[in-house]
Amino acid sequence: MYLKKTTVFLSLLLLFCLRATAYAGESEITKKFAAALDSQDLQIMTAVIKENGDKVPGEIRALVDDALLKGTPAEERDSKLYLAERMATVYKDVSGDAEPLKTVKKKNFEAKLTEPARPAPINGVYTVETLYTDAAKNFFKPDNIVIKSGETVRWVDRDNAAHILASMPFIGEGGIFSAKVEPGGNWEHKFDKPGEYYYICFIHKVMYGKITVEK
Ligand SMILES: [Cu+2]
Repeated sequence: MYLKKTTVFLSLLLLFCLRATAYAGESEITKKFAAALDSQDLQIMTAVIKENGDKVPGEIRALVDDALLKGTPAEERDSKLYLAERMATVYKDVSGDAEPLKTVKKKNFEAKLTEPARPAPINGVYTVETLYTDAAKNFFKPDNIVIKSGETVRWVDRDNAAHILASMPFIGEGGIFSAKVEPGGNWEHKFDKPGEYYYICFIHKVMYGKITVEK
């Protein structure tokens, strides 16, 4: 019995130390919020956000930038992004301002993409292929392109699976929603409205792509 209690105590102590390390560089606001999140106490989470009002968006931005610094271990990055998203969600509920939450979601999405490219269109049409490799599984190539309004993107299925292209809800412009694209098939969309278009494959939800449409 004594041994069991000691084990429980040591485990809790270890957990506390790990937690303290994970948020060592964070501000007081973020630490307080993280502690409340750990104990699933929505009341305290809300109180921390209310108390700090205008400071919160800056806190969230700093947390996201920190998470996405090159060299941050994946686990730490994910836990910081999760924390930032929860802070931004409570902030939205408290203030009605959804911008910080959109920023978190956009940056999180963009972290999964390669650098934006400006490929040359052929007759005003850009080609994005769906590919599959054992290492990377299903993905779009290129996954992040900048085009001009009035131009068209053609998605071509170059693997053995069907795909459905769909705009992400909540962030960026909507309007991408394809029929099922079968192997060897394709689907086109003409982008008339400038903006950022974030999309995924509705079937393979880990396929991420972005089209930036300039004027
Ligand atoms: Cu797919």
